[in-house]
Amino acid sequence: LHIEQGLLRAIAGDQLLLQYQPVVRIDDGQLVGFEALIRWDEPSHGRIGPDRFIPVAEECGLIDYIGSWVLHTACAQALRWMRQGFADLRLAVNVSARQMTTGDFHDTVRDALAVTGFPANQLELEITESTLQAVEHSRELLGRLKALGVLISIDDFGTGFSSLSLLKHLPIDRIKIDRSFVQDLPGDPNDVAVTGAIIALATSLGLGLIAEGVETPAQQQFLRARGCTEAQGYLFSRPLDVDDVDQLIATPR
Ligand code: G
Ligand code: G
Ligand code: G
Ligand code: MN
Ligand code: NA
Repeated sequence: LHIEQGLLRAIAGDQLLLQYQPVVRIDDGQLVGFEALIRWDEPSHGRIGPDRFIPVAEECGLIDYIGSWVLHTACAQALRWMRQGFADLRLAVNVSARQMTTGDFHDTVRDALAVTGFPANQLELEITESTLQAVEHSRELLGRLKALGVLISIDDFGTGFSSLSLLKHLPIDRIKIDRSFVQDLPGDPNDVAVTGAIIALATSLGLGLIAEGVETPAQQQFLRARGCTEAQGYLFSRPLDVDDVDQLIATPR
């Protein structure tokens, strides 16, 4: 499969879709919102994951179109769930490096909010540490995004370099603890130390926390005991199709 040509057909042929992974309160599994995750259903090759095509989309410049499509689609969908009764949901959308450097990402976000009517303070932009480090004008851009009212979270926290200086210099609201630190909890003493330190740091800086990749009750217990407040992972739910989310929020708590 030639990914770049395939992506053009994907865009023209409605082959891109979003799944939504529940984010829950770690205490009791109460749903607090969703992370939108893009997928590509290619007619002859089946489902292709973002790890394979997002880097290509970044290289060939299609990321601006795709990123804008993701924001508009996710905001419009989440607004439907708000109207179905989940009024205070939070929607997280992933942002990659090229989106922050080419075009005007600020205007893309502003337009998606304006066109859909989705409330800015319920939108969380997930940006990785490496993106924040690579983008020259990160600080200025994040400042302009914050002025729209959106939340900024650092995705894959702990996997990049100089994470601590990012926290000091950038207007960050939340940290997502990378699942590589979660997977061997609570047995691995290094991961116990690292996650404990991240949680203590975020808490003392007043930042929100989400643990990613939580797959076992033991991981949940450990993270909760250390003070982590939210989680995401297969223990609670895999990424879901729209219909499954419709059913989830229609089920009385
Ligand atoms: O309790 P029950 O197993 O029915 O709920 C399944 C999941 O769906 C839980 O995470 C629950 O918190 C969530 N849920 C169901 N309906 C709603 C809703 O209207 N709002 C919120 N916030 N969560 C809901
Ligand atoms: O859902 P999955 O584990 O396949 O995601 C793999 C990677 O793709 C993750 O790093 C995730 O952040 C990224 N990703 C998923 N959806 C999007 C998207 O809409 N835009 C961007 N830029 N990255 C995404
Ligand atoms: O880089 P980012 O955090 O955006 O990546 C999110 C990816 O993690 C999604 O592709 C999702 O499919 C995957 N994911 C979500 N929960 C789990 C989990 O519990 N275990 C593993 N291995 N992957 C997960
Ligand atoms: Mn993410
Ligand atoms: Na991550």
